[in-house]
Amino acid sequence: MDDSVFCSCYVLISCDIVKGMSLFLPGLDLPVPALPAGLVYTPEFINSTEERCLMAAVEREKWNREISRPRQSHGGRHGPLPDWLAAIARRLADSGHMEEVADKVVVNGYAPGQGIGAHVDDTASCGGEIAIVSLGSLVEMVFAEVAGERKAAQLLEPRSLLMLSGAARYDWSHAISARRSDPVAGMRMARQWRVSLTFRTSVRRGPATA
Ligand SMILES: O=C(O)CCC(=O)C(=O)O
Repeated sequence: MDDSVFCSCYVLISCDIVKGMSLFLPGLDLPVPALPAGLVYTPEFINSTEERCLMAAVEREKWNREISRPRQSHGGRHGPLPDWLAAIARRLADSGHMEEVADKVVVNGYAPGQGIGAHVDDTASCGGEIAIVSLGSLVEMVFAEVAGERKAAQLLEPRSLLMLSGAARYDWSHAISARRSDPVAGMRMARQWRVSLTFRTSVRRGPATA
């Protein structure tokens, strides 16, 4: 199937109705790739004032520019989360999106053309729930089954929240292609500067039991 047709179809489908099934669009009969179970997408998790404040707070912190895209690490072994991230971590738990309050956050910055390779988040150090809050540019995230052939994609809009748990967290990789535009409703949307805040919980290791 031509990529642009494929994309123009699935972006119109709310993930609320895509719950691990293959769907067919009325009148088009084109299969819509099912999103992994455990993926929950929430548009407008924060408002635009909060987005601006978070962007400003991010820019006041120091970027690590030693890897292919700028990155910041907060919380975990770096100490407590700064207030501006702790407030969002608390909201994720209070709103029922996360069972525990996240204690560490990675901030990724993406200029147009930058992405992140396919990966499953580290299972030894991170808990079962991953929360990604998007600021700035819209971007497409792609998912691939680790032990299978299935692929899926989800547009991440500014101010949205993406939750990954269960199969979406452990059995599928996620990635953002390093390119300058994304398919949106049959067109290409040019990327701008994007920042993501990825909230995770540390895996606590108790004393070994006999
Ligand atoms: O930028 C994103 O939306 C994804 C970030 C991510 O996958 C990561 O930090 O491991």
